[in-house]
Amino acid sequence: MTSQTNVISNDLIPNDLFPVIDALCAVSIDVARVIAKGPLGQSLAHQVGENSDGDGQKALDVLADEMFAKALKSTEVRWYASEEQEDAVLLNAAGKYALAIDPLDGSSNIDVNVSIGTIFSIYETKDGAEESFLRPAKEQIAGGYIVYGPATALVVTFGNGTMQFVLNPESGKFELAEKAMTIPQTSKEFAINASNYRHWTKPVRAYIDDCLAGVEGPREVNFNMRWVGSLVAETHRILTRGGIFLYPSDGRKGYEKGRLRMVYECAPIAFVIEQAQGRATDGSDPILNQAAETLHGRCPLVFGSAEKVDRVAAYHDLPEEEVSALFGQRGLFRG
Ligand code: AFP
Repeated sequence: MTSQTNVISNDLIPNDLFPVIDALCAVSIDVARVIAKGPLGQSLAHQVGENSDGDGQKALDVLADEMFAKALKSTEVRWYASEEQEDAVLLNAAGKYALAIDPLDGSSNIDVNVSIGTIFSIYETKDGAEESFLRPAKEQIAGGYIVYGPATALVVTFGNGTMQFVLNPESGKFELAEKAMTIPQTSKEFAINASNYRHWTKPVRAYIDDCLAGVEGPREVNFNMRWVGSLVAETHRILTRGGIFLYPSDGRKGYEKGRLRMVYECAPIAFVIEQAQGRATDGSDPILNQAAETLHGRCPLVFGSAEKVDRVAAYHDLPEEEVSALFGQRGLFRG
């Protein structure tokens, strides 16, 4: 499959980065086309192996990884770090950028026709691969995702606001839909995998208990819950209509730092969210101030409307007797 280039207008993309963003968009059009065939096309959801984290790899995970790596070879990307590969790969020794990518996020949703995505993060490169990626997330020069949903859309930031471009099926190009996305502050939705309730820490349980208590609880508001199981889809919903997402650390083996990877997921999503006037933390501290310790290292992630994310941090600061109390006795957040 040869991707057509010049599929996004260069007006709002920094000149130097344009070929990289254009290549990502071009491949995403091909990926979207493959996904759109669903069960009529090749079988994409069958497991073909395991990545270095022990996560099952689906055929589409591997295919998307190969497609992005191939297209980015002819750009200024020096280091290509993919969630699907153990080590970063040298693409263009003379290139100026280091690009991290989760080629296909939400792969458990491939065969059920639910939105999935690609997440990417770009840094100015350093000599070595590790030093290029294991650095504070605030050093990203671009971060974003492509969502393959009812519409295919690119959401991207270069540190100057968060923009949305939507693939127009008629023109075959990504067209600007929103120049400055802003997360609404008033949503009453939260997103968390509630089946893990028994494994959570006390502050997370207390926060969710208080949401579930609705108008009778200290928040005095009825909340609604959503959980898609695709980080990109949750991010897109929250950017569009507000709310909060939590993938906290929990007591299961291997979940001491949550599930999501700092380099491929937390850092770029945090960049996009903060540039849309939201907040992204590990529960307490900003993600953008943190650096991954290893290429595939995980980090708890809480993001969304700023006031809600700050509230989660406040629960982590509560004294033990408050956080353990039944919601009826937890007076701090009433009102
Ligand atoms: P997959 O790509 O393996 O489906 O994982 C998706 C994901 O990394 C992220 O997109 C979701 O937010 C999260 O995992 C869902 O995790 P649960 O399995 O706990 O629902």
